[in-house]
Amino acid sequence: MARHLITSALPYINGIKHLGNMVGSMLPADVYSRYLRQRGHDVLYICATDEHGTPAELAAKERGLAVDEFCAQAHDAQKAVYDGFALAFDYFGRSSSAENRDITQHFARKLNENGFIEERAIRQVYSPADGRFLPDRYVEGTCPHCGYDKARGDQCENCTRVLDPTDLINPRSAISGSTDLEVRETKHLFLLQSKLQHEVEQWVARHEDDWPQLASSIARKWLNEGLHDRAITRDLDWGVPVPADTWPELAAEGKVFYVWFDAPIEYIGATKEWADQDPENRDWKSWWYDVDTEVRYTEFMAKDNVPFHTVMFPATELGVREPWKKVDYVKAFNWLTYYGGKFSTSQKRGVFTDQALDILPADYWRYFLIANAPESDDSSFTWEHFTATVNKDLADTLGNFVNRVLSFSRKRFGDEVPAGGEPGEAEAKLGEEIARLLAEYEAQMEALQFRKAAAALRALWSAGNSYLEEKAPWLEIKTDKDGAALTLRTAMNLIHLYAVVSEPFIPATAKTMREAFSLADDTATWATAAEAKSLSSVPVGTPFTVPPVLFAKLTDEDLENYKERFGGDEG
Ligand code: B3M
Ligand code: ZN
Repeated sequence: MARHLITSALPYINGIKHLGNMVGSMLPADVYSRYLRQRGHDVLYICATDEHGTPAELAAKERGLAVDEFCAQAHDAQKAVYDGFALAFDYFGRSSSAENRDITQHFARKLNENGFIEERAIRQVYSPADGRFLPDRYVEGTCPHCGYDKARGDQCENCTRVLDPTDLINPRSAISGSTDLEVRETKHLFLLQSKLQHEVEQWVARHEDDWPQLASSIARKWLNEGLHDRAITRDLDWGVPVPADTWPELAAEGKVFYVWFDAPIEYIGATKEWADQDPENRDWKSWWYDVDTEVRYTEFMAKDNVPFHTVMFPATELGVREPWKKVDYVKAFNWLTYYGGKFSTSQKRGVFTDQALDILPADYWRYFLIANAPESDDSSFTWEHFTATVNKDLADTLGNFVNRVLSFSRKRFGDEVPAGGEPGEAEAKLGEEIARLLAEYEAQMEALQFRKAAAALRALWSAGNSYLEEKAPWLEIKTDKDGAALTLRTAMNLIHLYAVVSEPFIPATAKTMREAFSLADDTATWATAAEAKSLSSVPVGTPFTVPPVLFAKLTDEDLENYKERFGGDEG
């Protein structure tokens, strides 16, 4: 048994996330956490909403709400969707918490003491009409690279180039629309990442061989381009304030830390939020401070977040000169596309997580998304693929097996697991196969290869179908009643095994399958190879019920409806 700290990239507060966000961070983190818990490990899965920065202020303004009020509501709205997806966080916090403020300020003070923060005067866009500086997205204008006329001060959505607000042509205020803008000098804190380059390089070199290639190649690329000193403060009302004890002047001007400075620290902050709910029994520092190899820390994120997690946040942690836990394994994902195009929150293209749950229960999505996770490459969501996968894997291979076995057995032998004869050659062969596939499934989960793990799980389900087709109890019963009973009893044991090992993927269905059997003491959290081979954990005489259809088959009409509602390939 080991201790596993798991985090997934913090979903930004400004809106409900789409399926692409889900599959690239929270969902695989949940599947992995559930798996490890089931295998008896001590797991802490932490996530939170990322609440600071200009997009939060702008989204609040759009809705006519104070930003703290907006964030509180938006946090609850996101949390409700994640509950709907059955994401079993140990804690889902908020980066605007007092805990995160304290730890962020502590990090900044330490970085300063260690000579990694410097105050510098820079030139920034100021709007007299708004009476404030306009950082990042507060300025809009024409992109100097591609001419797109709605480029934001931090980035052009059209050509994806990173911008500085002063780069924009014909700039205007995103708040008032005012074009009467000037450039004024103001002071900000800079994190001297250039001084940490060498240390970060050494740290990455020690870890990158263990990381998936996607993560290590991005880290390398950033290191090769060289770490630049970065402004880590902003002129905003909303954020972690610069501590007045260390920078009285900047604090008096109301400067706050840049969102990407405090967001990763919230992994620690949220762990403290978790502990503060039950201080007697929870020790946040035992997960983060001076734990080196005692805790294994795995992070989940999409590829655009990789530089922040493999280079920038480690630089911050190193510069603090205290033994904060650093990431051991970075699980990075490519993009899930919508018919080959971008899912886009701002352009409302694709399927959002709340809409997905309106259509079908979480398990349909969980299975489909993980089975098609964009691991080695981008992968494309299409309704055709989704409905075909649901019908084949979930409805036919798993759902139909469960229903067929249980209803046929009840019809012929009543509502207890029938006795029948002794297991023979077919059962021995099946047991071998199941044990082999279970080992494969475990190995892929341990390696965080989610698509391959899903394939192994699917193969476990298929093995049951092959066995059932081969034994054909509906024919067998005509000539060999004991033989048919043995077949059904064996298949029922498979159902129970499926319930146990499918739980990380499809927790609600797994529960239904498990509860079909009234076992006196069903504490199984996993199956050993020997148990998989013998398929006898559900004893003869165990009462069972036939659950309702586990997965509805999706029709051509459903498919047409989805495409009409969400847009199909023309997207
Ligand atoms: N909130 C993800 C994003 O909005 C960002 C992740 C923070 S992880 C510390 O792209
Ligand atoms: Zn552009």
